[in-house]
Amino acid sequence: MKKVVRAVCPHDCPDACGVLITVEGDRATKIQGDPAHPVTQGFLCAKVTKYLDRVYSPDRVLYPMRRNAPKGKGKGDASDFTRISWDEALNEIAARLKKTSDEFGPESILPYSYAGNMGVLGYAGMAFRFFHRLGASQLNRTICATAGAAGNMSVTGRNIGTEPQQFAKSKYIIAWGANIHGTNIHLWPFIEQARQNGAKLVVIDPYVTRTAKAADWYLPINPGTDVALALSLMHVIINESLHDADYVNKYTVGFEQLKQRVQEYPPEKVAVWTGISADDIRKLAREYATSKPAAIRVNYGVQRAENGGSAVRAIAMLPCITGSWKEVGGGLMLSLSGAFAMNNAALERPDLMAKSPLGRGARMLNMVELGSALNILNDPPVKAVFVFNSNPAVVAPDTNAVVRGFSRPDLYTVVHEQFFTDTTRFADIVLPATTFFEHKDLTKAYGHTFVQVSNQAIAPLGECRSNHEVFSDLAVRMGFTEPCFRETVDEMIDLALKPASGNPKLDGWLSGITRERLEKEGHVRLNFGVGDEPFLPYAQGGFFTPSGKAELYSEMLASQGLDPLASFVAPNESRHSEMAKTFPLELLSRKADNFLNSSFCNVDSLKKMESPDLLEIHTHDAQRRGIREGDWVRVFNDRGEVRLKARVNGSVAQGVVAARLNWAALAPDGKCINVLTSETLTDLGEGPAFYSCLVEVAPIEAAQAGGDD
Ligand SMILES: Nc1nc2c(c(=O)[nH]1)N[C@H]1C(S)=C(S)[C@@H](COP(=O)(O)OP(=O)(O)OC[C@H]3O[C@@H](n4cnc5c(=O)[nH]c(N)nc54)[C@H](O)[C@@H]3O)O[C@H]1N2
Ligand SMILES: Nc1nc2c(c(=O)[nH]1)N[C@H]1C(S)=C(S)[C@@H](COP(=O)(O)OP(=O)(O)OC[C@H]3O[C@@H](n4cnc5c(=O)[nH]c(N)nc54)[C@H](O)[C@@H]3O)O[C@H]1N2
Ligand SMILES: [Mo]
Repeated sequence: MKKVVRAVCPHDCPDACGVLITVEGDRATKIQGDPAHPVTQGFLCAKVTKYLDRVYSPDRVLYPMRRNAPKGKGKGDASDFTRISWDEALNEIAARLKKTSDEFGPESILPYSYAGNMGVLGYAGMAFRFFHRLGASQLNRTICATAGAAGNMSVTGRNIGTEPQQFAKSKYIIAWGANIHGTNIHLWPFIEQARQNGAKLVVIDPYVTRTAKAADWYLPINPGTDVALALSLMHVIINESLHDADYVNKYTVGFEQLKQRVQEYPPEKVAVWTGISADDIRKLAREYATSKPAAIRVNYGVQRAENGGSAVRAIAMLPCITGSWKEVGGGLMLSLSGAFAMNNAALERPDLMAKSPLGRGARMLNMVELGSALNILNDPPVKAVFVFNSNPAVVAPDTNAVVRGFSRPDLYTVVHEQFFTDTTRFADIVLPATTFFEHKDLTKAYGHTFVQVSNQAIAPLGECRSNHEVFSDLAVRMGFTEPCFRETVDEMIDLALKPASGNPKLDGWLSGITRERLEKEGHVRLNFGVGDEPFLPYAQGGFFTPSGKAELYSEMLASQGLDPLASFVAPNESRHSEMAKTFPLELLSRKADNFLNSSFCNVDSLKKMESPDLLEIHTHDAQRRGIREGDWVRVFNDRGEVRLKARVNGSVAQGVVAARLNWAALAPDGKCINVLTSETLTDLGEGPAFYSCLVEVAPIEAAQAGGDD
């Protein structure tokens, strides 16, 4: 029998695509985009088009497994493990967690998870309840977006903004650190529509992305200098009176202080830092302020620098001074996740911590600092790690430290995964995880405003279990008797949709959206009270800040001893810093267009579309080092070294080199690019500074290339 099941891609991407899965008998035979979805419009990215290859990959983890190879030393596949039953696995894990908690306190246990699964239940739900009840260390989930969120929210109060559909109405679009073609492809058709109506697309990025190649105007910028550029644009806009004085008066605070501050950022001075000429800065400022409507798509690239919080803060001020929030096709989009005010407290139950042996809130560890947490932390030391929804042996910075930590013989590691990854190499127990074909969930999005239900299409492969089931099962083994651990998926979806933020506006956006309705309609746009009309969140102020206005001057930041405006502080790892004398090149260890962080790296059909072992370098920098096209090179700093293949005249300007995230196990030298990055935290939001990273590059003999362990 043939049926078509409606589901939602739960991977960590703004687009949260509606998909249709064809199932024949018990097997999924086809995946396609849901043509009825108003934003994702029936097409899929290259990765998810190939999703059947991923679901039915022979490399899936299908059964609970116990390691038999030496930690970190095996082949990295199923042969390092012995199959065990779920009962054995769960009993062992429960016994070990209890023992560890008794001996060292529950804070010696660390959950490590991120957004491998962005489903509302898959991301948090039962797992968070479990670790709260256990009293385990809390994980500060900063690895992606917290710097930008802090910057954006310091101005506007919340991560909401321009809906993707409205970009079609723009006349001027700035893609600022936003690789739309690579990482947010479903925004592109709206931009194309705008361009057909005469809009101009400007791209600001140190890397010549596919989006940059397609742009009307591409501005390469030196990494980590966006805050200076944004302040300089405001210098021009304000001094030439191109701002919207009426909007500024009514809906912002701190304009006078900002006006004074931006005097320190004349285009001539900022040109030296950014590498963008003073004339171009003036032209961009004038065009942006006078083309109506003008929209900014700022993405997370700008906030992966040491000063990334301030960069997003300064950029977020732009539509507030030009008043472009008033217009359909104006405003700014960083993330729209703040529009979904689901009932997180009911889902995650932080109150359960009071019932843990600690009887209080547990300590918080920053996921960016995993290496330090595993190697240095005491009081108590981390003695057990439970990894799910993440592949920290690739994605966390300073991988050498992370791997050293995971290699500790006294550390007990459980990994719940779909595949044998770089992280499962260190697992004592591996548990098999379902893919979104095999479980049900509720989804929100960070690049559109539709709530969706993702239905289960096929039975779990092998003995795979969802995150929800695993933590529910484990709670029973731990003797947690609270009824919340036995709630079903549907019960939890219902809970999530009962908003309780206390803010009538936010709660109202969810009103009328129920599971039954989602099951019937598939996707429902948040209830902004404007029907199908565009939603203009700040057309008449209504910012979510303490003052209710856009805060160009932030009392909150001032009270934390931080700059209440925004100022440019060059990253410690950048071309002008002391460290650049030894390691002069700025490395962008970017995401691959055909992988998703470290997911999909192992799918053969996608591997063929990528070049994960490239080091892109400017001709001039290559020549100075005697590097030719195709040479294997050493890329190194005082944290680590990787070997990559040079692409001379790559997509970067002088002084910048670029490489891609990939599994260490798939790299010729067995190293991933994050051996070079540091645990340094950003100025706001305690995020990672992946893109503030200095390296040197040197040629190696062909005979040596490809890695000798
Ligand atoms: N295909 C694909 N899609 C993805 C992902 C993926 O790995 N692959 N990852 C997903 C995830 S987790 C996220 S968070 C989103 C993020 O999506 P993006 O924000 O697009 O993420 P990045 O690729 O980190 O950064 C975007 C761009 O910023 C540029 N950039 C780097 N440093 C600077 C700088 O200092 N200034 C400026 N102006 N630009 C800079 C980079 O070269 C890059 O082209 O995408 C999601 N979608
Ligand atoms: N150098 C550098 N490093 C980076 C970045 C960068 O741009 N450059 N980007 C950073 C960013 S933005 C992010 S968001 C992080 C991403 O870091 P992670 O969230 O760790 O992302 P992935 O590498 O995609 O790993 C997710 C893992 O979860 C597994 N998984 C998927 N679904 C499920 C499920 O339902 N249950 C369980 N148990 N497992 C599941 C997948 O198989 C996959 O191995 O990486 C960061 N690291
Ligand atoms: Mo991310």
